[in-house]
Amino acid sequence: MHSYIDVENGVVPSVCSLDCPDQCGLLVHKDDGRIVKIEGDPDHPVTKGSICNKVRHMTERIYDPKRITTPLKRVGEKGDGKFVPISWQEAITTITDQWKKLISEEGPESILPYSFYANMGKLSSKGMDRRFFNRLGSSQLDRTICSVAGEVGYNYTMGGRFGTDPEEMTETKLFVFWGINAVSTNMHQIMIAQKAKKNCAKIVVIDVHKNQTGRMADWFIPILPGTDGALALGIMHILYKEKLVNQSFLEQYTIGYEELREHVKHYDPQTVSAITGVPKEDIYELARMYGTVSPSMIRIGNGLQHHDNGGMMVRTISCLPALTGQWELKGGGALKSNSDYLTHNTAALERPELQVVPTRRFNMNLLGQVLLEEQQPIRSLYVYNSNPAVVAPDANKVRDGLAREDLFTVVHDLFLTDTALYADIVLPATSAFENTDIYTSFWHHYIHLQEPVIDTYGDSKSNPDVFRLLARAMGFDEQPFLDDDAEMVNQALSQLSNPYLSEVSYAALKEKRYMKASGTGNLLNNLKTPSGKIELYSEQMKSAGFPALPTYIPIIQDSDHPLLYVPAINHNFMNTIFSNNEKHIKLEKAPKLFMNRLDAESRGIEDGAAVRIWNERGECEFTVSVGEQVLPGVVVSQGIWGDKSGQKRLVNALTPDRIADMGGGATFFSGRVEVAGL
Ligand SMILES: Nc1nc2c(c(=O)[nH]1)N[C@H]1C(S)=C(S)[C@@H](COP(=O)(O)OP(=O)(O)OC[C@H]3O[C@@H](n4cnc5c(=O)[nH]c(N)nc54)[C@H](O)[C@@H]3O)O[C@H]1N2
Ligand SMILES: Nc1nc2c(c(=O)[nH]1)N[C@H]1C(S)=C(S)[C@@H](COP(=O)(O)OP(=O)(O)OC[C@H]3O[C@@H](n4cnc5c(=O)[nH]c(N)nc54)[C@H](O)[C@@H]3O)O[C@H]1N2
Ligand code: SF4
Ligand SMILES: [Mo]
Repeated sequence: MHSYIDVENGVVPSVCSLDCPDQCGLLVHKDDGRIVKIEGDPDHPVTKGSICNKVRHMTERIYDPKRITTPLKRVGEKGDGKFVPISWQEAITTITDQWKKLISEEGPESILPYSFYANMGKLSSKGMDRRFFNRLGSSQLDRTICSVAGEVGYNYTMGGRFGTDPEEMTETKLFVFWGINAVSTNMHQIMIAQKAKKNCAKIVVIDVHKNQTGRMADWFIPILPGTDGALALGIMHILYKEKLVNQSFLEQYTIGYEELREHVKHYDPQTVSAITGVPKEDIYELARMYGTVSPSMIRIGNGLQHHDNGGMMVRTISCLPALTGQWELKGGGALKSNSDYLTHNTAALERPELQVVPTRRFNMNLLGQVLLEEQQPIRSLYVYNSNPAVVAPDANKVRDGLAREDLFTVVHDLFLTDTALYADIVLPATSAFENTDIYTSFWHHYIHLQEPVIDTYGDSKSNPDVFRLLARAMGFDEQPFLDDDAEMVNQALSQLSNPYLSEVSYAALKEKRYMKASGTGNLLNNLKTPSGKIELYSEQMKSAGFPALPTYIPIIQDSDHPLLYVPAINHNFMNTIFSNNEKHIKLEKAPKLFMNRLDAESRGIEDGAAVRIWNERGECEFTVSVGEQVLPGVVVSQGIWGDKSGQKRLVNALTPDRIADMGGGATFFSGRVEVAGL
């Protein structure tokens, strides 16, 4: 049987494993068995051969001399970074001995897994790991850090993670990028929009920061953080008033359009302007543009849902396409996520029945609080696919928790991350290029197969392989722990309840590398809402304690600090991935804090000055960029920086660990701060 690993010199296919909507098809160039270059696969139907700068420099990460090659045992204080190499056998025995002791003394719920989707592969992120922790009976983690609030909100309106197919957006005439920095985070969406511009399409960007995406827009609309729900309601007000709604669409495919018409009377442009900071004339112009240009497509970003009211904001915005009947048009509608077109057989992969009794669950956004809880404490944390010391909110609390002497922490990663510095045992992870896995995009409609293209690096192991070792050492001898990767891929793709993947199988993927979900064009007749219609009025929301109609609810004012702080992600890192690679750091340079001229002048701060930014949770230091890129009262930085460098850049030291309105989501962007010159 052929193996791409055996190709010493040549080009082999692959797919990007990162937590990015584009999920690019890749071509990996090998020389003497090593990867020497990574480029886009020109045959890929959506990504068409272009990839981002980050992954073009991926080779430097794969072969970075800082990559860990053996298991490590901590010999210094937690956080100091003093480790010695040990064998896999010693590592696995140390972990499982400790867990067996904890289970007998304090019960399995004293152990908590912590992971996210740094490697988006199904086997790497929700396969053998889930089987293992289900069987162990450990506490369970709710994986809420990214997109859950908006998903719940969107689903109230639309019944599932279904949106416009990017391949149809060549027809789109109006793109509204709403709370998404797509130039950095969804580059092929920008490429599609730019192509559509040749057919006279317009690009509107609504954001709190005139960043790289705002700068390429035909029209950039700055808005105050957390107020977008009000803007959407103001647009609805004008659409109804000026009879720009599509009455026949509303009658056929929605419920609640009459109640909504009455309800939005409260959101007149004057009121909405005072809430959002968007001038009244601009609200009129935007509503009229949205009401008359078709097909239009709203690309709903993550920026919205990292607020106290993130679920409701997305719920509200997702009502707009129905008002103008966009869902009937090719290239019309909205796209928050297309994940549900590509759902695999999750039960076959995760095996929930291995969990004999239900266990307690913890919201990952409360990690600091969870680790500091003294009643029935967490006594062991197992981290993989994530770097919580940097990415989790209220980072100083998280670090106080990680520093606990009586917490036994294991970190499985490719690098000695800030989190790994607190570990008792560190395990070396393979890169995705060393594994077998399947990948589904949450933006386009394709599923991809990844087969290993290089040998494992040093003594590193994949996530599933580590859980197989842990299972064996724990004495778990059931079949699910003996399944190999190929069997798991087959299970993930068998007995599917998802009709869109009916043609997909492991064998077919092996032949084709990637396949498109089929039969996806009939959304309006397959809506999974309780009524089977687009729910402008939602009885389900009412039962959950929310207003049944989309409603503006302000974010929480958590202190008297005068500035709202939005610590977004940056162009050259992928969350914290690449933040430890020299090439990418050089490209990104130093983080800046963007501040409005009025706020800077009132504080005596000049452009380029070093500033301190603080609140009751922590502090950071940045160089300030003064101008008109943000509205008065708002400051923005880019990049989830850590502080391993000794510089005060840990942005999450400032972020609140409040929980958003829906789904237990994070509220990274709803915190307040003060800034002063250093
Ligand atoms: N280069 C790069 N690409 C990435 C990532 C990365 O770190 N780097 N991370 C990946 C991940 S995990 C995710 S989830 C996505 C996230 O990518 P996006 O969906 O782009 O989300 P964010 O970058 O969180 O925020 C997007 C924008 O929302 C704005 N914003 C914040 N609050 C508000 C608000 O209240 N209203 C409005 N209108 N705008 C607001 C921010 O200024 C920012 O420009 O990107 C993925 N892709
Ligand atoms: N301030 C602020 N904070 C944020 C955000 C923000 O916008 N602003 N965004 C939030 C969002 S949307 C997200 S999704 C999270 C992301 O948070 P995380 O998912 O934790 O972030 P990453 O930095 O992508 O990945 C963490 C680690 O996983 C490791 N890794 C990669 N592949 C593998 C593998 O196959 N196996 C193992 N064991 N490890 C692997 C990487 O080396 C990396 O160190 O951050 C959140 N935090
Ligand atoms: S990070 Fe995104 S844009 Fe870059 S190669 Fe991967 S999928 Fe493509
Ligand atoms: Mo994310």
